[in-house]
Formats: sequence, C-alpha cells, structure tokens
Amino acid sequence: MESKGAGYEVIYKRPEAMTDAKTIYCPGCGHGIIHKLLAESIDELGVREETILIAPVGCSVLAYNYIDVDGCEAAHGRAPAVATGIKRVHPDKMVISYQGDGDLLAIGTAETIHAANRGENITVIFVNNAIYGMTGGQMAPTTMVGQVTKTTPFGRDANDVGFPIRACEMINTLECPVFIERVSVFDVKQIVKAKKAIKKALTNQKEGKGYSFVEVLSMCPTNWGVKPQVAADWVRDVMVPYYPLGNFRDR
Ligand SMILES: Cc1ncc(C[n+]2csc(CCOP(=O)(O)OP(=O)(O)O)c2C)c(N)n1
Ligand code: SF4
Repeated sequence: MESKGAGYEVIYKRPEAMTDAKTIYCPGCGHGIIHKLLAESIDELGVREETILIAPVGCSVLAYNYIDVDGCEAAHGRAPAVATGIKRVHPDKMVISYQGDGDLLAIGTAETIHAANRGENITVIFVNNAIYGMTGGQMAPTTMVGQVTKTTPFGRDANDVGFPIRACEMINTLECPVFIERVSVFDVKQIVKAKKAIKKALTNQKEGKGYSFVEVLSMCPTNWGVKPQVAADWVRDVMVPYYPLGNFRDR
C-alpha cells in the first residue's frame, strides 16, 4: 500500500499491467474482471516485461489493448498452437493463451487438446460464457441444454447437437497437464478464488512446471438477453451445477 497525501491511503488501484484504455465490453461482462485478475497476477509475479499474451478471436480480440504486455493475435482457435511456437522459441517468456469457448472448444478443439497433451509450458485462460459473444449469440459447444441462442431458438437440443462439453474434465484425461481448475466470477468470493487459480497457473509456468488450464465460468448478459445481475445468478444456478467448480489437478 502506498500513501497519497495526508489522511489518504491507496488500498485499491488499477493494476500496472492494465492500460488506461476503455474496454469495449458490455456492462456485466466477465471479460473485464478476468483481464483485471490476469493483470494483477502479472504485476504480483513481476513478469510484465516478459509476458506475451495471445489474444483470441471473439469479444476479447483486443485484449492486448487493455493488458499492457507484449501481444500477438492468433487466428480463430489457433492460440495454443501460436503459444507453443512462441514458448519454444522463447522459453524464458511468460506465454498466455486467452480464449473464449467458441475459440477454444469449437474451431480450436484440436489445438487445445494437443497443446495440453504435449504438456507445453504455457498458461491457458478459458472464458466459458456458454455462447458466441462477438458474433451475436450463436450456440457454442458449452451452451447449456435448453438454452436459447440465435442458432437454437427453441433451446439447445442434445439430440441434434450433443451435450455441452466439459473442458476441464476432458483435459483431465491427459497425462501431461500439471494444473487444471474451474473457477467463476459471478460474485466476489468466486472472483477471489479465480485470482488465486490464475496466479497459480502463471506461477507454474514461471517455475517451468508445464501446462496449466484455468476455465472461468463467465457472464454474457448482452447475448443472454438479461440484466447483469440475472446473468451472474444464471452462472451460479445453471452453469455451476453442470460445470462443477474446483481443482481437478495440481501437481
Ligand atoms: C475462422 C473463423 N471463423 C469464424 C469467425 C467468426 N467469429 C469471430 S468471433 C466468433 C465467436 C467467438 O466466440 P467466443 O470464442 O465464445 O468468444 P466471446 O466473443 O464469447 O468472448 C466467431 C465465430 C472468425 N473470425 N474466424
Ligand atoms: S457480447 Fe457478451 S462476451 Fe461480448 S462484451 Fe458483451 S457481454 Fe461480453
């Protein structure tokens, strides 16, 4: 904590690893919160100068405008492959792949599985908001059964399109990953836990331990067509029972 004049003490401030840019995110969106947790963790580990953030295709496509680190854009779903290349060429850098569910579990499924299976020493932050945000709310692999989206106007029907994919459980079948955890940002208690998991996933990479995966259950009030508080409650009441929170692996 630093002092700021007589009678004032700064107890909360913008992380140094965040720029002053205003984000494009809608009110109640989880991306801004998750960015802040990531930036705080980067600050606390003192790795801002050596971090390379791979931004996804999706609403957080401009993550490198908000998180003040070196960055790189990857084509839809290819972030783990790009992260692999960068990390292998620069093993001393902190390489973070930040992806939504459309990016990571639809077009990027193969890259996701194989980077995890190879045990690349990278950190993957997976933002699961159960929908394609940026393109207007189409069904994602993580859309809940019965959830109405632009492409499932009568609700997701598992007979037609299968059941939502549980990424942590799937990755937990692989040998190499060292850290797999599912967290959320629907309330302050969960945000605190999410921060801990994100920081741990970065610490693992710094210590050369290997592949870490953090899934964050997040809100997309705009495409769910609800107010922010209702969206946060929906994560807690509908998503969490299907996507249980907790640590799956910590080696
Ligand atoms: C190869 C390719 N296919 C499709 C698109 C269109 N596209 C852009 S963003 C997006 C969905 C992103 O959704 P998600 O990854 O869930 O991120 P969110 O916007 O919800 O954060 C799609 C399909 C694209 N840019 N490139
Ligand atoms: S559309 Fe959804 S994911 Fe995209 S910024 Fe808005 S709330 Fe966030």
